[in-house]
Amino acid sequence: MNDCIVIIPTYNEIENIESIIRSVLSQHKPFDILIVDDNSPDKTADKVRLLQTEFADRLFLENRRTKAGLGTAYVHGFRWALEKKYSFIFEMDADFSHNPNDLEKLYNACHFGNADLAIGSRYVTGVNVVNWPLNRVLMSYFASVYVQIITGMKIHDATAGYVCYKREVLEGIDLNRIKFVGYAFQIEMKYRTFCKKFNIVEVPIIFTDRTKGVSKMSNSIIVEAVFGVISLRLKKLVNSL
Ligand SMILES: Nc1nc2c(ncn2[C@@H]2O[C@H](COP(=O)(O)OP(=O)(O)OP(=O)(O)O)[C@@H](O)[C@H]2O)c(=O)[nH]1
Ligand SMILES: [Mg+2]
Repeated sequence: MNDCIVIIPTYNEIENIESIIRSVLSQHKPFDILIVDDNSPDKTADKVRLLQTEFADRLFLENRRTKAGLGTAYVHGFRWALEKKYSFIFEMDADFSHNPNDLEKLYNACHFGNADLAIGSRYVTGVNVVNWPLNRVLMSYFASVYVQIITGMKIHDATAGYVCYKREVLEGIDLNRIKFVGYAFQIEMKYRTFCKKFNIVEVPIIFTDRTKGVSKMSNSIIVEAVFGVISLRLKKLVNSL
């Protein structure tokens, strides 16, 4: 067993799933993969099962019955990874927005550097986003400014979903209390990590918009993030985070 597991939640990623799996598994540093699929109607999970015959000891699949959101998929994956004793636990999208070649950079920040949580960040060195419409870049950039103002966390990319946790971080956070499912989930995880005084390091990456498959972004995800940040801050103030 390797010490690193990359959790990839999927919902209708049939066009990306095989290439993202092959790309992660062909990295120089060995990474295992856990796919958490929500019974995708396009049969993403069947493709994963087929690939498991080729990569039996490195590719794992957790199948959930219905679409229940990114946040709960990750919490499911975190519990699975902690039980299996992985030391470094990654979050990554299936759509190639996160370049698998950057996995090792995140690993290095945690293993050789002093990071407990390494964030693949789009905004440490300017704006490293390729092919997103301007309104989406602005929304994402100012979301992080908003999070900094409300929470006091000095993180340039608070909604980033390409990260590596040391297992101690996920053991230190009460996963039963994670509330949010969309971008707010990413903010919540970082804030809980920050409140537990773990060391957070941002590693610059280039983020590229998906070229295949369909986005699962929705207005409700944005609304959840706007109010979610305020609610997290209030909970922290009254000591009930
Ligand atoms: N298991 C599971 N995976 C999900 C769910 N929603 C999104 N995902 C996966 O989470 C990752 C990120 O979702 P995306 O649709 O790429 O969201 P995004 O990056 O904000 O938006 P786009 O890049 O515009 O598509 C992808 O791998 C999706 O397949 C869900 O409800 N359940
Ligand atoms: Mg995406």
